[in-house]
Order: sequence, then C-alpha cells, then structure tokens
Amino acid sequence: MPVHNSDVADILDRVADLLDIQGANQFRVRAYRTASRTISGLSKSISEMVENGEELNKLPGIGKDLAVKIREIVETGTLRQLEEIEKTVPAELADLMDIGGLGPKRVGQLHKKLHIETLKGLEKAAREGKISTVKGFGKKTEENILDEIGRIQKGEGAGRLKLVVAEEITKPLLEYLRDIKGVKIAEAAGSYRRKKETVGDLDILVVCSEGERVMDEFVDYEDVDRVLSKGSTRSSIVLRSEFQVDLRVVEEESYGAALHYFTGSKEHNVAVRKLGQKRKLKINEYGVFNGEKRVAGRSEEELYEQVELPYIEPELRENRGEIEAAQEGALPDLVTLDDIRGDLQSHTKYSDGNYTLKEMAEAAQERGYEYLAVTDHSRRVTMARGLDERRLREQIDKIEGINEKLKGFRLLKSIEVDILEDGSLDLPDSVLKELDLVVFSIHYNTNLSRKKQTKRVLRAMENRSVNIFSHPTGRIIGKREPYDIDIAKVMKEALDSGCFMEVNAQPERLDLNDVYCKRARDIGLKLAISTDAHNITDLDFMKWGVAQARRGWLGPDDVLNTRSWKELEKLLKRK
Ligand code: DGT
Ligand code: CA
Ligand code: CA
Ligand code: ZN
Repeated sequence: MPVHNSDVADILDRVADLLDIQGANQFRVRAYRTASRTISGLSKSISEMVENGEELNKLPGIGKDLAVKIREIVETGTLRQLEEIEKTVPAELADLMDIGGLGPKRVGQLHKKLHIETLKGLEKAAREGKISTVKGFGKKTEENILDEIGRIQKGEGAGRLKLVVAEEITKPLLEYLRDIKGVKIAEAAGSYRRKKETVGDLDILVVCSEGERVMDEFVDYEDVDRVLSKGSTRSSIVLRSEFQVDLRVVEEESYGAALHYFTGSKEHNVAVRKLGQKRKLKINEYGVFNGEKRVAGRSEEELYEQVELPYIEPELRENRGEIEAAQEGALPDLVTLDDIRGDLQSHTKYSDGNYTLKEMAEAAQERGYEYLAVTDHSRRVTMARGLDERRLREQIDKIEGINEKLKGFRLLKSIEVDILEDGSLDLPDSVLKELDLVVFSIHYNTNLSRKKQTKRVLRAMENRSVNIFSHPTGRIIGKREPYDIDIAKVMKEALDSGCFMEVNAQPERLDLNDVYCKRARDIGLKLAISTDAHNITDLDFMKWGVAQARRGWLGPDDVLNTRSWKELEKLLKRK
C-alpha cells in the first residue's frame, strides 16, 4: 500500500505544528514546513522515488536528516519522532490550530497559561471568559473562538477532500480498474468530474463485458479499508483515507446517460429532465426514452441533443444559468490550460521560494510560457525575508540581466507588496513604478471588521502603481475562513479603477471561488490565474486555477494571462 505524497506532507506538517506549539527553534519548524510543501508540490510519487533509490536530499529544502525521516514515513507509514513528540504535547492541541486566528504560538500560550488541551477545554475556557484574560487575547478573539468551534461542530468543511487530494487517490484507482480484463471504460463522474474544489465521495462508472469480475477486483483493491456493499451492478467501498467510492457497472448503450446522471449536479439533472418532460421524453440513468423506445443514451452529446441543447461542459453543470445560456447559444467557450501564456505570481530564493530567478525562468519556459512574474514578498513579511527597496532594486537589475540573454521569454519585474493595516503599501511608489506590474495582498491583520478590511483594500487600490489583488479572500480550504471582506464592492472598484484580481491556483486556496469568478465575468472584470509558485513544480498548479475559472464560466478573453506580454502590458496601464 503506497504512502501518498499528501500523507507524508501531513505528517511533516504535524511535526512542525507540534514543535511550533512547544516553542521550538523557528528554523527547525520551518525546515519541516518547507519539506512538507516540497513533497506536496512534487509531480511524482515519493513512494516510487524511495523505491527507486533516488536521493531525496537533492530535492529543494530537504537536507540529509529530513531525507531519512521521509524515507521512514514512506517505509513505515509513520514517524517515530512524531510519536515521541505526541507523548509530551497532547496531540489534540494541533487540532486547535484549525480554529481561525489560533496559530501554534497562541495555542502554545493557551496550553501553558490555561492548561487547555482539547477543543472541549477551549470551549469551556472561552465561555467562562478566561481566554480574554491571557495576554494578547481580547474579547473579540474569544467570541471568534466560540464561532469557530460552532462551525467545526456543525461539521462544515470537514469530511470532504480537496480536489487535488481526490485526484491523487482517483487516478491510480481508475488505472487499476482499466487494467481489469473486459473493462472497456472506467471513468469518474460526480463532483470530481465537475472539478468542484472539494469532493464528498467518488462516483465511478465502468463498462465491462464481465461485470462480476470488476466487482470482485474492486473490493479487493489494496487501498480498501472496508466494503459497504457489493452487488452485481453497484458496490461501495471506503478507502483507508476514509474516502468513499461508489462504483456502477453500466451497459454501453446507457453509458452517456449514466455519465450524465452521475456527473450531476442534481440541480442540473433536474432541469434537464424537465426539458425532457416538455418533449414527452423520459430521461434517467439508463437513457432517454420516448414511451418504451430508447432514443438516446450512448453518449452525453446525444442526450443533450434530444432536449435541443449543445453539449454542456461538466464544470458548468450547477444550474447557475447554463441551461438558459445553452438555449440561447450563449455558452462560454471555456479557458483551457493551453490558452495560458504566462504566470503572474511566483516566489524565488529572494524571499520564501526555493529556486533562483534563472531556475524559475527556465521552468516557466519549459512549460511553454512567454513570461513569468517574479513576485517575491515585501519587507513586512519578515518570516519570508520580504524585500526592502534596496533588495528589490538589486533583483530588478538581476532580472534585466537575465532577460537580455533570453529569447521569446521574459521575467516580469514585480513584487507581492503587502497592504498595511491602514491600506498604505509596504514599499514606496518610487520603486513600485519601476516594475512591470505590482501584485498586492494581505498577510497580516486578517481579522479586521468587514468594513475596515474592505476600506483597507479599496485604499490600496487607489494607489496607481498596483495592478492585481492577490489571494483576495485569504481562505485555506477546510482550514482558514476567508477574511471578512465585501468582495463584490472590491470587484466593482477594481473594474472602475483599472485594477484586476487573481484566481490563486494553489489547490488549497482557489480564491476567488467559482461563484466570485462568475460574478467577475458578469461585470466584465478580468482575472489573472496565478500559481503563487514557491517551487518549480508549483507552476503545475495552473490546472487547478484553470478548473476553478472554468467553473466560473471564464473564457480566454476573461483571463489576463492568456495574452501576450505586449497585449497584457497595455491592459495593465492604469488611467
Ligand atoms: P459530492 O459527492 O458531495 O461532492 O457531490 P456529487 O455531486 O458527486 O453528489 P453525489 O455523490 O451525491 O451524487 C453523484 C451524482 O449523482 C450527483 O451529482 C447527481 C446524481 N444524483 C445523486 N442523487 C440524485 C438524485 O436524487 N436525483 C438526481 N437527479 N440526481 C442524483
Ligand atoms: Ca460524489
Ligand atoms: Ca456518490
Ligand atoms: Zn501571498
């Protein structure tokens, strides 16, 4: 049973969290976090690398010690060191960090001062007003903790897998199924196919000449934890990751109808079925029927044709107007990965990235790009060695030197400048003006009131040297709530003032979400899709951003970085 990259990354993160809570040396803590990020950004399987005897300490940010530890995790599934630490730090403390506003330092503080060890203990202390007696904790924080506990208890955000994790699990399973004798088609439907940012469970369809055999082999898959049901056309299993998989064997003549049905969404299906009813057609997972006669079912295209619709891409099937648009011939021509000509956010060794300017440039070129914006952090982000004016100028010179030697590609001079609490920027205009573009974002004071947070960003946008508001809600899926901010207002203001916003392609960020993307398109605000890469392999996160953008109806024209630099440069000029 291979250990997934995400399992290794989780264990390393957990060690970092617990060490951090313990108050361990910051460099040590960071080493684990960096390694975790490197592993989750890898494009190949860490298990296979270990198996092939590849040297792990060649990976960025991974030294000899960590290489040994990673090997241990891959080989044993756990890390003795973690078990040791868990003996001294209550393991549940790490869970407290899921609460927005509670980082490791503060959890450590609560542990030390109030002897809080569990979520229950935290809740009790908050109710009794004890949290606000600890230095650095106010009444607002206390209220926020109670809100967050309520959210966790309601199970919001829990139990669903991020799309990237679902893919890690799904791909090998599909390959396994496709290798079974007699299997003609094995495909994943459901929210996974619609590329939803999180997936509840996996719905797989199989066409096979020997249905019995598929079911036997399915429940025998090495990653199965338990079998919920096993029948001749339908079985359900739970994998060791607690991810449930439903598998259905369907006839080839019904495959399109089944794929449509199980892709959903339910709301889209209901709307399509209604169109069928108007035409006296019955639509179900077996086909489209006129009385007893099957008139379609083999493909989704022929199903849509029966209700006089063109094919609708899975990402659009949420009943958010796609049926009406299809009827009017107004479906968007969705952006694809091939349309992307560059990346507008990346970090290098100058701040918290792991590669040099040159290495990042080469990697971007290898991906067929024409440009890559270098957007290291600004000085306020001290943990990431953010750039001050002097170091930024040094980087500008370096980039100009590199660009002279490059053909058909350029590094864009840029920065991810921090928006300070009052909405002013972390670097003076004089240096920002020298850049090709300026990305701006929030990293501190994330818990301001909605009014203040919105005002802060609007004020930053007034500065005519900024261009793209990056990770505009700051959420981390399942982990950190978005900032309280009026995104609709910010979008409107961005449009009026000639600024843009970003779809952050990091698979745990993906802000703006699908609904906000569509809103941006509706008002005519163009968006950047950027990977925020800290590693070379992070550049491949682009596909997650594109998926989210497609769910938000974006076409190539709605996306900034489908343009050549020459066109983009014109767009970025502010009035
Ligand atoms: P998930 O798993 O929560 O991320 O979301 P889905 O969309 O994969 O939902 P799931 O797994 O419950 O069902 C898969 C698809 O099957 C769903 O998208 C549409 C279809 N489906 C399920 N239940 C119904 C139903 O009661 N009516 C209709 N029309 N379709 C259904
Ligand atoms: Ca599902
Ligand atoms: Ca399901
Ligand atoms: Zn950032």
